[in-house]
Amino acid sequence: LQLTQNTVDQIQNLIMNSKQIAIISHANPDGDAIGSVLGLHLVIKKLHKESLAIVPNDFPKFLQWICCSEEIIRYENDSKRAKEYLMTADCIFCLDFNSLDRIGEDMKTILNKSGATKVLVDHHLEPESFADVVYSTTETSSTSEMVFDFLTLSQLKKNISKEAAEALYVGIMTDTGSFKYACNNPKTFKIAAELVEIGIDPEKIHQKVYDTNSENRLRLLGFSISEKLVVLNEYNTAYIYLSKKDLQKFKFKSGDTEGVVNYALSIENINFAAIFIEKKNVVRISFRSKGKFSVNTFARKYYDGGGHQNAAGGNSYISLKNTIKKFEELLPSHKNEIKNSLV
Ligand SMILES: [Mn+2]
Repeated sequence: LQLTQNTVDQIQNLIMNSKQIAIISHANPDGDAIGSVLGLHLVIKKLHKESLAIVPNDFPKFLQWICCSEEIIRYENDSKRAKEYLMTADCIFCLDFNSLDRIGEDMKTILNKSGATKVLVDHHLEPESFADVVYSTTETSSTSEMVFDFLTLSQLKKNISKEAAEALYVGIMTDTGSFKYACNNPKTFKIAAELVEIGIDPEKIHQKVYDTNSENRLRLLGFSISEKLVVLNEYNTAYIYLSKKDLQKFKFKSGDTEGVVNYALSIENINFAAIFIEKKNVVRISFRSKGKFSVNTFARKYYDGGGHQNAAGGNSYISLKNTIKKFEELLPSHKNEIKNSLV
C-alpha cells in the first residue's frame, strides 16, 4: 500500500474530475487531522473545485487559526448539511484514520451509504478495507506528510499555497511532538524544509500551537503531575488518572489533556505510560511507550483501540477505579516486555 505513480494518478484524476469533493477526518481531531484536511482542502479550492471539510466534532482552539479552519463543518452541529453533501459527493477523502469507528456511528452510516469514491490516506496500522483507493503506510511522520507526498508526485504541487503549507506543517509538527518522535526518516525533514521554502514561519506556527495554554490548562497539567501521577517502578510504568470532577475543577476544554501522558513517559526508566480520563459513559485511555513494547497491540487486545507502536488509545466501559485496577492487574504479564523495551 505504498505510494505508486498509479495511485498518484488515480488520486489526481479523482480531484480533477470530481465536481464535489468531501474531505473528512476522525473524531476529536488533532493537529494532523485538521492539518491534512485543510492542506488538501486549500489545494482543491485553489483549483476552483468544490470542497467541503467535515469532522465529527469540535477541535481545539490552538488549531483554529489555520487558514479556512472556520469553513470546517462539525458533523455534530451541522449534520443535515454534512449528510447531504456526503451523499451527493463524487469523492470523499478519508484522512488520518484506519477504521470507520473513528468517525462515529452517524458519519459511518452515511459513508457506507454514499456512492462516492473513497480515498483513504492514513498512517495507522492495519487499515480497514472500506476505501476504493488506498494510500496507507506507517513509514511516515503523519498523514499531512502523506498528503504532501502525493501532491508532490502529481502535477498539483504548485497549488500548495503558503496557507496550505502552514496547515501541513502543523500536522507534521504535532504528530512528531515537534520533531521528537516518528521522524527518523530524512524525508520528513526534507518536506519540512520545502514547506519553509514555500514561505511558512515555523517559529510563529510553533508559538500559535504550543504557547496558547489557558491558565486552567496549565494548572490541570500541574495537578495531573503532582496529585494524579502513579509511578510503578517495578513495572517501568507510570500513569495519570483524571476523574470527571478533576476535569470540572479546571474547566476542562477539548485538547486540555493533549500531551499530558508524555510527562509520565518522560520519567527515567519508565517505558510505558498511560492516562485515564473519565468521560460521560467511558474512560478514554491514551498509551505511550518507548522502544519495542507495542501499545498498539496492548490497546487492541484489552481496550478496543489501537494506533501506533508507541502511541495508541482505547476505551474502557467500567468505572475509572475498576479500569485502573484492571490495568494494574495486566502489568505483571507484560513485565519483561516493558522492562526490555529499549534493549
Ligand atoms: Mn496522524
